Amino acid sequence: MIKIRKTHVGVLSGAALAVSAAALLCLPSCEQGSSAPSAGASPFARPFPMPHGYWKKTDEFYCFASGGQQGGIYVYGMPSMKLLSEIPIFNVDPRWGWTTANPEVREMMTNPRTGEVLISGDTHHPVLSRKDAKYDGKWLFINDKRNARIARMNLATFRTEEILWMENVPGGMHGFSSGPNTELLIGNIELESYPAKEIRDYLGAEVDIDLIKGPYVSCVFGVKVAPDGTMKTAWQVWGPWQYDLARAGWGESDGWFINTAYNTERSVNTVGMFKRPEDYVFYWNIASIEKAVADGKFITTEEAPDVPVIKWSDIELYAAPCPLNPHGLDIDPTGRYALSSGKATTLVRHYDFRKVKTAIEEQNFIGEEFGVPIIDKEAISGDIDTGLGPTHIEYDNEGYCYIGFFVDSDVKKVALGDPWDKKHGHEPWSVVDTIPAHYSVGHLMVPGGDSAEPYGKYLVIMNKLTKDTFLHHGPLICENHELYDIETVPAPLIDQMSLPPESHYAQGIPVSLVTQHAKSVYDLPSTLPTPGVAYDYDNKKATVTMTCVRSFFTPDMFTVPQGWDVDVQIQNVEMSLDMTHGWALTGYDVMESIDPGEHKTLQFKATHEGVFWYYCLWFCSELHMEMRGRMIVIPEAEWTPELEWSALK
Ligand code: RUQ
Ligand code: CUA
Ligand code: CA
Repeated sequence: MIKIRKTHVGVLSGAALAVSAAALLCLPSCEQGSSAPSAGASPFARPFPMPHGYWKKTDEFYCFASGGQQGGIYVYGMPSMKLLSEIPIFNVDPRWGWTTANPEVREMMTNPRTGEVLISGDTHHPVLSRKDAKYDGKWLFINDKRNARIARMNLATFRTEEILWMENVPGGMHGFSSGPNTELLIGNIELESYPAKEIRDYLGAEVDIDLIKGPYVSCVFGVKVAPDGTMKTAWQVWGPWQYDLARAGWGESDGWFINTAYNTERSVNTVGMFKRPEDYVFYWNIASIEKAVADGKFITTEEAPDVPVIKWSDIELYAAPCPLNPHGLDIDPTGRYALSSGKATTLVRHYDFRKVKTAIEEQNFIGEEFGVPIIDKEAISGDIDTGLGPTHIEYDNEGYCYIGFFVDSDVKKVALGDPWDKKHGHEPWSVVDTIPAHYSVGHLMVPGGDSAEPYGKYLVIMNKLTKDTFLHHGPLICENHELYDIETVPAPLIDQMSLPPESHYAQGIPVSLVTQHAKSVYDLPSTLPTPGVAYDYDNKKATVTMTCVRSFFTPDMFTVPQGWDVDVQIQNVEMSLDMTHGWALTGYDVMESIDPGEHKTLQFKATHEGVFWYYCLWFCSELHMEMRGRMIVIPEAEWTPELEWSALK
């Protein structure tokens, strides 16, 4: 029998929340003690000492959570909720070997429009690569909202290989998703822009752009992904609106792209964005976009001569009414249902793609705006009215969806419609569990929950506020990811995890799908570099070829004339797991890690004279402290070739 848990509703009063938090923390849901023989009643009981490989064996999923303003990704294991890695992507982080002294990183972080190197970003939506709408464990893509960039991380190394800077827009990329086979990534720009003149002229007077007063315009984009992962913008469709969240369809909605728009008012201020009682969900036919490109119905800009810019009115595009200022837009495992929520309401609307197709065929429209037909909502959708401030939606493999509520601070588990009702046996679109959260739910995640094959079992609630959950640590406090067991009703809370600010979406993938490709050491080159220093007097550049191994840098000394460029080519020749070395240079802003087997280039200018030690950062052996060397910078006027490294060594 399903028991519906009574939940706290509505008001976010601190006292009420504290009471419910305390009640939850006392739930007898953690059974870690059960396998420890004489653990007694200790709340800390665990099978200590942990058997070798304990966490490795107990974790079933990797969770890749966006780092938000951290600029990269957090990786943790589930259900242990143990943080494994912070992967720097759009940010610099010497702990994880990602600094702009490395020219490969610097190049990815260089704005192709201005030449400026940016070292921060705002990551929102991780997108695992997929085949037939199921995760394949090859890559993880993620968008930077602020600067409208997409990064591709290789899951073999957990490192970024490529960053694409979206053309023609200054920033504001929000919705971002993958087609069923990751040959095409699709997303949209949330923050409207005042684009280049070519685009303004092409869109025409009808969209009424004004530099100072607005309104502005925005676009959806497609990015082709080559078999080796390389990304290239394939098209942009520009039109009068902005768009928030987005999904490329699969299964029944294959070939379509669906997104939400909360500012259909085309306003430039908060109140103005709230004027209409309903906004839109848009349905984009991808084939019609590709046809427009094939038919040459596009322009290009001086900035991006390879990127077709298409007009919204030259493709097949439909709108459907959506409750006031929609946010989340998520598709069920069959691809048939798309659910969207009106943030500022109590309503979640479920759209049936079969009915959408019929409505389009029968031209069941209630009007148009900017020439875009508006589908009659009565024919295609229904509403779930279950709580205040719905945000995002995620799915399991049993025919349920999980809807997060920011204001109610909970998640409703809702039974889906046909054909899922034959599986779960509930009234379609009824609430079967209410799961309390601490506090104010943004995204939520079921492993595989945005694919054709959810793995189910766990739900991670990604709370936007933490309030009094953890120890006080100053006015800026950490975030809270809560792990629930969704095979049980009511769903018990298993764990709460603190995480630095601020994760948005996350994806969970079975461990084996990642470990099948994962590298533990890099492949060494067939011939190892010969350590030494080359002096290029024409270009004033010293190239240092260096190896590192416990507990030596070779060479452990080099000289360089002051003011020269220094290029350190460093090869870690270790082949053992966990034998990362560091290269930190005193007096200079250079600090890097070099993983086992890895080769790195570090570049800087020898600006000041003197003796500067470089030392290893990882306590790698008993002679770790001794693992160091000297860079001696000599004023150019005093320099003679006798001071070259080869003469002194
Ligand atoms: S959306 S705020 Cu994923 Cu809720 Cu970015
Ligand atoms: Cu290498 Cu310490
Ligand atoms: Ca609105």
